[in-house]
Order: sequence, then C-alpha cells, then structure tokens
Amino acid sequence: MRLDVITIFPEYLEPLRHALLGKAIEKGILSVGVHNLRDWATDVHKSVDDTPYGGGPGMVMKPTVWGPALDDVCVGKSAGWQLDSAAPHVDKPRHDDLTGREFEGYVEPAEEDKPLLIVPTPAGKPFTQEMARRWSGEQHIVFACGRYEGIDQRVVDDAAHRYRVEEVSIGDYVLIGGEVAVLVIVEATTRLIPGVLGNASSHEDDSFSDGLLEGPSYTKPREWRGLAVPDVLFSGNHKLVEEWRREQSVKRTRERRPDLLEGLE
Ligand code: 6GU
Repeated sequence: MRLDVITIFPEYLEPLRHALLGKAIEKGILSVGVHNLRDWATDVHKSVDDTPYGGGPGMVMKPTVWGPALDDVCVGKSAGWQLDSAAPHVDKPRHDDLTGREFEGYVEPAEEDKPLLIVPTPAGKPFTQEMARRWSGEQHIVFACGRYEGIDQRVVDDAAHRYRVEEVSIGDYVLIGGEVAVLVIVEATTRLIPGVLGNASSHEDDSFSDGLLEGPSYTKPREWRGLAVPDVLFSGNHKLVEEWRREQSVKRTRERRPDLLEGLE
C-alpha cells in the first residue's frame, strides 16, 4: 500500500515511520510520502490560506495551492513514487502552461482506478472499523490535512474527478487539524494488512470486529496485590473459557456501549 499525506506540519506525521509501521515500510508492505503543502504555495510568503467569503472568523485554505498539490500527489505512482518530499510547481511551468492549451476538462479514469482521497474533518462521516477493514485493501491512499477553518469546498468537489473522496471524522470533538486523525486512521487501517501485525489472527477477536467490546485479559502472576485471576481461566476447558469470554464481552458492552448491542441479535 502507498500512503501520501499532504500537510503544513510534516513533522506531525513522524510517528508513521516508527514501531510496527516502520517495520512494514522496511518489509516493503507499506510506502509513505509526507508532503509539505507550502511547497505548492506560489507567493513569497508561501501563504496557504485566506479570509473566508461571506465573512466570519478564521481562515480558509486556498484551492489554488491544494489543487496542484493533489494533482501531483495523485500521479505519484506513474512518476515512480519520486515524491518523497515534494514536487512543487514553484519555478516550474505548470502542465497547462507547457502545452499552451486552455483547460478542457478532465479525462475521468474508471472509478476503480482512482486513488482514495481521505479528508479528515469534524464535519465528516464517522470513521469505523468497517472502513478500516475496507481501506486495508487499497493500493493508494492520499490524506489531505486541513487546518484553520478547513479547505475551500471546491478542492474536494474538484478532486472527485480523479480521486474517490471520503470526508471522515474520528469522533465527536474538535481537533486543531487533521494530522492526528490521519495517524489514527492509518494505524487502524494498516494493522489489518496481512504481514503488518506479527500474528495473522490476532485482530479477529478485536473489539468491534464482532460488534462487541473485548473483555478483560490476565497474565502471571495468578495472584497480585490481593487480586486473583478468575478460576475459569485455569479450568483447561476451552469451551468453558470461550463461553466466559463471550459473557464478559456482552456484560462490558451492555455497561459501556449499549448502543452497539441494539444492532445485534
Ligand atoms: Cl478528522 N479533524 C479535525 N480537525 N477534528 C476532528 C476530526 C478530524 N475528527 C474529530 N474531530
């Protein structure tokens, strides 16, 4: 899987190169490009935002910077993934300048050939384990991190010509920008790619995979600070242990997330 992240804070994405994800990169399962949006800014101040039409507080990120950035990162694969830092348009003619032709509209690729563009925003659809499962099979995912009051809506509308676009939220609270949400979505998604986790079946009984929360786990010593491990776990009876784990799952789900039980029989 190829991941590209466009952000004005590339250092926020450093954690992607550590621990299990770093291992997956070394193994060649994953390849990651982080791109500084400012590399596509064209003015001396490298500005990426401007005041909102209609007034109001805050700033909106400019379509004239995001558009070329998404154009370049979209074709990373055909360019041989040479975009490890960035391929800015600064000091270079634009492709439409080169051809000397007016913009004539898009040649639309087949839907299944479009890379996935994920735009993290508190106004998006809620991110779920089911999305992580689906996206773990993607070839190329691009993340567009917005800051301030968001990105000019036309960026997302226009990107739909060459990407499959999803605006997603990671929960009902507001973050300063999309960077941390990208870390969350990438971790949840890539751990489901075969070979990224050591144990192939270790995510089959994750919380949410069967619609329930996972119950408690224990390890040695059998007694610790006056607290004993439940006797059933020493019974040697696998069926009994499985039944007990199921009960614990249901009990915990009923207490903490009764909403999850409603959809189940
Ligand atoms: Cl994806 N982005 C931001 N900025 N805030 C959020 C969010 C995303 N999800 C919840 N809050």
